[in-house]
Amino acid sequence: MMKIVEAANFSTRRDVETGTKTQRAAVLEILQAVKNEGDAAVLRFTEQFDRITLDGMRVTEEEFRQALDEIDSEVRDAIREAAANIRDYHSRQMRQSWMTTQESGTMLGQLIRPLQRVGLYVPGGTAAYPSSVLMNAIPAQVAGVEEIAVVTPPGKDGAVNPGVLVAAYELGVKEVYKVGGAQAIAALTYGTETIKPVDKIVGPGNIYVALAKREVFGLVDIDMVAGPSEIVVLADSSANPAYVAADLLSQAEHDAMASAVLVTTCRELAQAVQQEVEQQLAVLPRKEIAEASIREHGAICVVDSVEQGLDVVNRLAPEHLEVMLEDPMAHIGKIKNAGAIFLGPYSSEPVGDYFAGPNHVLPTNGTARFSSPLNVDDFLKKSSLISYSRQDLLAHGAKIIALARQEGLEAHARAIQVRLDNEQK
Ligand code: HSO
Ligand code: ZN
Repeated sequence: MMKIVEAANFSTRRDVETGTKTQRAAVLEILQAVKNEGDAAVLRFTEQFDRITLDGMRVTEEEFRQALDEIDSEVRDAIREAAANIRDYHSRQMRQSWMTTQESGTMLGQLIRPLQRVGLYVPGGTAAYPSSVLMNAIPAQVAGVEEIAVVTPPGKDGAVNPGVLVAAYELGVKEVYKVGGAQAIAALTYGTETIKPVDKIVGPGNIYVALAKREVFGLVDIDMVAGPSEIVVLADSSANPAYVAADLLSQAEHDAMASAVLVTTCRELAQAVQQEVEQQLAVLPRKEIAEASIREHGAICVVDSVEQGLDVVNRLAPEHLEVMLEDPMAHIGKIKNAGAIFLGPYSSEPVGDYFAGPNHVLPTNGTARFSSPLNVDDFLKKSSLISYSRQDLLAHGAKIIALARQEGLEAHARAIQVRLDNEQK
């Protein structure tokens, strides 16, 4: 049964996963080896961890064609339509370069430029999600990133999940490598004979991938290191308990560490959801995972008022928040911390996971306090533009000199002074 908890000290916050000493040491060794030996090390680690000897790392045209044959046309059409929705949504995030001209003749501005080359990690096994290919690659494409390289561990048969290949294919992403783990992160960072280095690495992965990404951060940029999935449903007596339970379980099935929480003003709803969760859980294919998540990290928090419920929500800063209140719109203004907010009975979380358009890569573990869903800005960078006028240099040069001398930087001061002397001759 989902446990009932007190609002006051309830928290879902976890320590950041730093791995064991052995895991950290293994990651450092893999990074070094790939840096020094390139492809040879990558292939060796692939043999060791994925138990497969690869002929070539790069996915061939033939392999793409096979994947296209294998996938249901219904699924392929859905991938295509989801991709269009995601592209449409993210297109609205794009920003433009700008410039202002002042009366003095000075021009200031900001240039917006895409990153040139991005690496996308896609986990293997049952966590190989085509939807995540769309969610990571489309904002990069909208930003104007020219090259996207996908890395993903090969299965025991040496093949890549066909759904992942079809999603990449639909986006025109043809550079896919059958490489996973820390060795993939190393290859993307340092480059090898086969894999060119990238400017940024995005996408979820296991503990080795997460540790490797943290380690190479600074040499390349990385996205956030995501924690287990979370959902908080804020509901009153108007909510349908079967919907609430189903949505809680939709997150719980991701991971035994996932957390699914109901915050409600209604004691009857709390009990009805408790029962519904048990019934629906019993017949789920991923029952074991979902059950572990519900037992360990699931909770129902009964609150006295919607206001108190919102306090709990803002404190938890959940990855996903569903608002199943009678008038959800009326409460938006009071929601401060949440990665994605789903309003009303028809905005079930999987609508956002797959199809509506917003990104499903979201801040977890309370980081919605300070960070945002993956978006186009994550693939853009800015350059400042300064075109200073003669008039402004003459008018403000002395101030710049004063600031430079205060910092003891005489060469800075003289770079200005030489111009003042010359112009005022
Ligand atoms: N809910 C996950 C994303 C996902 N769901 C992918 C299904 N596939 C992110 O929290
Ligand atoms: Zn999901």
